[in-house]
This record gives sequence, C-alpha cells and structure tokens, in this order.
Amino acid sequence: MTYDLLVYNIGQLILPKCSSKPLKGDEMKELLVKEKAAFAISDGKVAWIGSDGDAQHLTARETVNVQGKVVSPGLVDPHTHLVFGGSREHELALKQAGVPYLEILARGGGILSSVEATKKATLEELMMKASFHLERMISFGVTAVEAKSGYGLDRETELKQLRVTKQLQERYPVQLVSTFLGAHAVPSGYKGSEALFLDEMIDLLDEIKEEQLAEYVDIFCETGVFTLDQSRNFLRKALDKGFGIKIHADEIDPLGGTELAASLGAASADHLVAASDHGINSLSESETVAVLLPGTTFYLGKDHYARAREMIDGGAAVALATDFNPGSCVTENLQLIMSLAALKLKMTAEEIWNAVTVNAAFAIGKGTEAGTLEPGKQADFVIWDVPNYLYIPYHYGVNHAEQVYCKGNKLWERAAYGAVQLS
Ligand code: IZC
Ligand code: ZN
Repeated sequence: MTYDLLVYNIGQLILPKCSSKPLKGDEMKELLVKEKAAFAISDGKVAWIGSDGDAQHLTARETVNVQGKVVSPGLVDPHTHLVFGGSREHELALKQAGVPYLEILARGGGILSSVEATKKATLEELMMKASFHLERMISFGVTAVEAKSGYGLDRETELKQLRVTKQLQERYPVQLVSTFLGAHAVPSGYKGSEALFLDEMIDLLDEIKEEQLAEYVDIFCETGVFTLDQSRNFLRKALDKGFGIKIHADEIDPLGGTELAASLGAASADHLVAASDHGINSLSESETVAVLLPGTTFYLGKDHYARAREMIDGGAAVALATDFNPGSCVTENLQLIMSLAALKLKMTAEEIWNAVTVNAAFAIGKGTEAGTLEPGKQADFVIWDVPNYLYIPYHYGVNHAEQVYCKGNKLWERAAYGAVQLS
C-alpha cells in the first residue's frame, strides 16, 4: 500500500502510553521514547509506527526527513481563557505595588475589566483576536485546546463568546473544547445575590446545549467569588443537564474545591495551589485530573506552587496548562509552562510530557483521541528542533517547534534560518 505521508529519520519519537484512563501516580513516570523511529499516515490518521530501518521498505506519496530530531504528539492545552476583549497591562503596576489579585477584582478591575471590554467588542472583533492567540498556541506545538467563556456574565455576552469558540472550531482543524464559565465572577449588580446570578447562568444551559456551544461547565470557587456550597449546587445542576464539569479550585484559599471535584467526578480540578492534604488525597482515589497552572503562580508572584510532587507520588493524575488569560497568565507558550513545571513543580521530564499530552487530553474528555500517537489515531504531531526530549523544559522561554501537523497536514512551520537581514 502507498501511504499519504511517511515521517522518518526521527531521533526520538515520544509515545505517551495509550490508555483508557488518565495516567496516575507512578504511571506518569513512564514514557516510551522510541529511538530511530518512523511512522506513516493515511487519511489523516496514523497508519503505521516502526523503526527507521523498516520504513525504508514503505512507499508514500510524500515524505518528511526529520533529520534525527524529536517528534511528539501535538500538545494539549486543557485550560485557557482564549476569547476576551481588551487587555490588562495597566494592572501590572498594581501588582508591582503589591495589590493582590483578588483585591484588584474586588475594586471592579481584573476579570470585571475584561468583562467590560468583552461586552463592547463585536463577535468579529473577538474572533479576530482569539484567532491570533490560537494561531500563536498552534505555533508553540498545541493541536488541542480548551477555551472558556466567562468574560460576559450575562446571556448575550456569554453566548457571543461561546459562538466565537464555535466559529474557531469550524475554521481551524485543531481540537477545540468549549467550556461555559458563566460563573467566573460576581457581576457588579449582583453582590449579595450570588445564588440568583448562578440560577441565571444555569438557565442558559438549555440554550447552550441546544446550540452545542459547550461541553463543560466550570466555576471559580474562591474567596470573594463563589463559595464551596454555591459551587457544589451549581455543578450538580450542570451535571443534571448533561454537561461535563470542571472547577477553578483552591487557587488562593483552601476552600475544598479539590475534594468537591473528586467527589462529583469532575473531569478536572484546576489550579490547586492551596489544596489541603485531604484534597490531594481525594484526587488519588478519583479519575479527576489535577490541571496545574504554574505560569499563573509565577505571574502572580507567589512563592508557593501547587504540590505536584505530593500529588503524583500520592497517586493522582496531573496535567499542565497555560491558563492563558488577560490577567493572571498572559502567555500562549505551553513550552514555557513545561519549564516552570520542571523548575517550580519539580516534575520530571517524563511526567511533564505525559502532563501536556495524554493527561491533558483526558482533562478535556479527549483522552482516547488526542495526546498520543498510535495506529488509528488522528495524526497530530510536532517536529521539535531539539536533540532529545529532555531539552524542551531545559531551554526555556523560546519556541522549539519546527513544524506542527494536524490530521496529517502541515499547519504551521517556523520561518527558515536566514530570515535575519544581514547587510
Ligand atoms: O481574567 O483573571 N483566575 N480567572 C480565575 C482568571 C484567573 C482569569 C482572569
Ligand atoms: Zn482559569
């Protein structure tokens, strides 16, 4: 048979374990790195994986010589706030002056300032802006992304944001998973009437389902935002309506959102910087993926990071994400997050690769479709201009992706060296 594409002369092919469940505890420490490898693609799917020697006997319409570099599955970013209006660079000075994140929000800034800008923006403007950010994510090697709403906090603007995500799904071949985060902050008119506001957000779920605008529902469970009881009540209703659930849990204060996520069978519990011992233990007994966001901890200038070591050594499934958003983590670069995971979360290279591929995919319900490469799966992969798989967390803050493929087609390629104009 003649394949569509043969990718050969791969120095290291990163093959996270294909599993029906997220990798937990010690399973995260294992990573198959196949040396001198090759693989072939037909109809956008992986059709064959083997040794470079065996690949010489295959025929393909097109070939890519990787020249001994590294190839991995496309990365998965399972927590982003992709669609928003405006930006918040003026808040950096407040941060430098020591004003805490929740204080900026309490003053009507933070999330609420992005809400104002998102209300003012047209769908087309939001679409253009989100496309720009999404393309940048792709350029960093990401082929599956979760995108949250939550900068509307009213029917019209939340639906506008979700419709932008839907248009992005139609325009780009990457896997884009949509999450309704209407419970992201308490709008100014609803202080003291949080339950009423949450009921209004729940009332949108039928419409969201009808238009297929989101697969998950999320809530920001935090001091000054939504309480644990409100979050439980809200997420239960979302479950009843047939949505998957996620939760912004224990980011700043240990309210118990981690335990709540595990007890409700949430797909993920995200942040967990302040999670208690009990919360961490509850993860290991569940299938809920701990989505850690060290870029946010870094950006907020905190000294203490999520206790990834205790989570993994205790048997939990950990994934990593950018948390890309206009306030608390302004980067599309998941490779940078891989470096922070090594340096601040003390995760090993093997754990990090599993956390940005297979486990990240499970955190967004795509565990059997994204994050791994095996015959029959969608051929989403990245050619990395690095000598080995340890190199990416090590050399930080830059882009090591050379080519990004989605469904067997080249989606992005780095500009060639020699682009610098020398006189
Ligand atoms: O816009 O500040 N934490 N939500 C919860 C965010 C950060 C995003 C933002
Ligand atoms: Zn978030």
